[in-house]
Amino acid sequence: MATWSNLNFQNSASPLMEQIIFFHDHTLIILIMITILVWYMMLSLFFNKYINRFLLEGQMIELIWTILPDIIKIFIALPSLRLLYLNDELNNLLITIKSIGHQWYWSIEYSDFKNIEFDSYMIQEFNLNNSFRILDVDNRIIIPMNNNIRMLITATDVIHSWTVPSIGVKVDANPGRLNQISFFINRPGIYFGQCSEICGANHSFMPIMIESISMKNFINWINNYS
Ligand SMILES: *[C@@H]1O[C@H](CO)[C@@H](O)[C@H](O)[C@H]1NC(C)=O
Ligand SMILES: [Cu+2]
Repeated sequence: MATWSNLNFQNSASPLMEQIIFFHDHTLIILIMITILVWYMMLSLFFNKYINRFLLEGQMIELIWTILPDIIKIFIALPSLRLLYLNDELNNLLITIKSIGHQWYWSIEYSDFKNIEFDSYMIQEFNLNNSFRILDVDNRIIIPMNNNIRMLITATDVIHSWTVPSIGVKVDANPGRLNQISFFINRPGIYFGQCSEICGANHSFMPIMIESISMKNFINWINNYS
């Protein structure tokens, strides 16, 4: 979970988020190398005695500083595209859960089973009981860990965005349109997210909360759901 001192990504809870963090680090290394090189060149221009005021062109150096950045960009573009298409993959889906954005809460439907449906409202500050402010909800999304889950995401009024950073998911919830995403949470735990599209006055108060549990407990939960 992110706290006030966390300036980086949250720890990943899914293989895809792991890949996203690897890609972020990879790109950052390249950016740092470019920044250092550019600063080195700028500073050495300032403190250099050998200046030729009549230099108009240098075709070889121009060729190098045109082609070299293009080659560097390929090393960023290829992993980026790979990740983009990996994100859209849907394999071995176990269940489908639908999440509908409303002003200002999410409603959840498990249509694979005996029509499990509920609304997921934030817990108000005065009702908090040792839980997390602006992140806790009354009804969590329960999922079995180590399985591919499909989310279908839409909205009823305005655009919302269904986001859970630790599993690397962010999907717009558009009215009249059904978006899908799949994720795989590889450990038990509770994962938080918040609506990520400004959707009105209480946009900040419609968090998303996923509880990842074992398959045995999940089946128990389904069976005992009333
Ligand atoms: C936003 O939520 C608060 C607290 O639940 C509520 O008092 C307020 O009326 C809501 N605002 C709107 C515009 O509905
Ligand atoms: Cu919102």
